[in-house]
Amino acid sequence: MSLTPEQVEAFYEDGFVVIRKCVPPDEAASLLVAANAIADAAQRDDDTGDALLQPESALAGETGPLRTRLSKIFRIHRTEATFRAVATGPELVTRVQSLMGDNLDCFLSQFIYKMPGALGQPWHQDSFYFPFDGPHQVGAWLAVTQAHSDNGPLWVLPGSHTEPVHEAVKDTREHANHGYYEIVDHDMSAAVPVLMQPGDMLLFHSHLMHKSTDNVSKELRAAMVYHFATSDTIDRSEQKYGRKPPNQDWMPILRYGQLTHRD
Ligand SMILES: O=C(O)CCC(=O)C(=O)O
Repeated sequence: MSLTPEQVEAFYEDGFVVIRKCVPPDEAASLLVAANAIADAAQRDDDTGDALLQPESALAGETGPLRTRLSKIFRIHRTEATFRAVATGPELVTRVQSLMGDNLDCFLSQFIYKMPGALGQPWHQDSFYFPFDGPHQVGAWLAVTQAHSDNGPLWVLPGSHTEPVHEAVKDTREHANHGYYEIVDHDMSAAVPVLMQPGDMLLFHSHLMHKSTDNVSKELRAAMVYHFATSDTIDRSEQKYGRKPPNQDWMPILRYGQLTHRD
């Protein structure tokens, strides 16, 4: 299940590669059930382990079940078996190893609910958020539902992974998620949408410029995102921020050891 040489080449040429049907669609869909179970547990004040739930600010006035008002659940792979199984499963790990070598850590995971009415995340490079020493990281964005033109798919700028990390400005839109920053000094006119079916996976370089659009449909768009680094990566959060960053609760580094899956 390694990437083919053509897929590796595409990744280094474009900064991303899409693996169709990487995970069986049923397994991808089961992640929504598992995420909803965490949301329901949190609503009952039950123990939800390491999971960190972020409400959707565009729905702040709503009163429905928590599972209908969430934006993200972070740190979901460390203790939740369903999410850990995907993070450590050969479909994903052997492919990421094709790009980064055998010794990997999954340092961040987030289940993303994009509810109807939720805003997209503006243009950014993930490395902007990762103050690490070492080579680039790889993100794995797994479609849990369809991502189509109306429900807030990702857009990517092919080739932009060769750019350094750009400065970004705070996203000041009303109801923008806390922590969103936007690149405003680059031409994005060659961007392309990444339309996905459940189980499709986007692997992308942490310098790739990408965004997602607003969900203007009436359906949920959900995705599960894992971020991988080589195991010798050093977290410089303390040096960069001079203190623990405000989002240190869920940001790096959340290592749990080496993954050693092979074909
Ligand atoms: O799924 C989304 O709406 C945005 C995700 C994203 O840009 C990211 O994980 O870096």
